[in-house]
Amino acid sequence: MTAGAIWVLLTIIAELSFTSLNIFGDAASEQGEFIDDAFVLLMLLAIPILTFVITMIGYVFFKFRAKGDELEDSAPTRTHTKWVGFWLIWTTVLCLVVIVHPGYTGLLEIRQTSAEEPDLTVNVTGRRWQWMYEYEGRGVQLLMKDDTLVLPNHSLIRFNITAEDQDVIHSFWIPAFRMKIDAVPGLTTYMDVNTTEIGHFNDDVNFRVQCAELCGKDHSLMFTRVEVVEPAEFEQWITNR
Ligand SMILES: [Cu+2]
Repeated sequence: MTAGAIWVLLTIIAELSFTSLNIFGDAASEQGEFIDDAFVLLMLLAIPILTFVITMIGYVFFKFRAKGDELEDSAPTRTHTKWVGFWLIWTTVLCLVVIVHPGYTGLLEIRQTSAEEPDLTVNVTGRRWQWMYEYEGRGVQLLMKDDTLVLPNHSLIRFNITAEDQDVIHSFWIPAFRMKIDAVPGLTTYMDVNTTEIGHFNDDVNFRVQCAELCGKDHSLMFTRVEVVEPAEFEQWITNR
């Protein structure tokens, strides 16, 4: 009874603390908002489990501690069928629910633009240890490690991603968009992003491309600064390149 009350109290405190935090800032893409929603839902579901485990550890620690000189073991407990059944059923149901939502429904959400014509296509190639970009049909390439990847706001951007032959696997990740996909030699993967916020790496380090697959010595330096600007400014940038 006491343990139950502590569990409920801890859960309420933890859920309220979590919902009042904005750990990663706001996402800068529509897909990022879906992913943040999924993350928040999974956290809200996970918190009661965490507080339950903490409460039970604390409860048995105090309840069953040795008192005085009584040091012998109590009678062994083999199993508790009701508890085992209860635990198996609700954890199985919870797993199945999150596979469907936000798992499968989330995948549909971030893939819903795949049949649309993008406003901009960027072909991305990874190599140890830098990213290279080609703005398809716009005559612009970014081949230097210090180049900034400039993107238009309020646009559907499709990244076609691969890695050079004879290279290793990399992973193309833009934290501000919450999107990431592997860059594999001999294979082209893609990632769609609907940009929703202007931003620059200098103000928010989430505006960067970062390799997210350990690929050797300079893996941590395999990043590109990202800047999202208004479409008119983007067109001007393209013209001036
Ligand atoms: Cu890498």
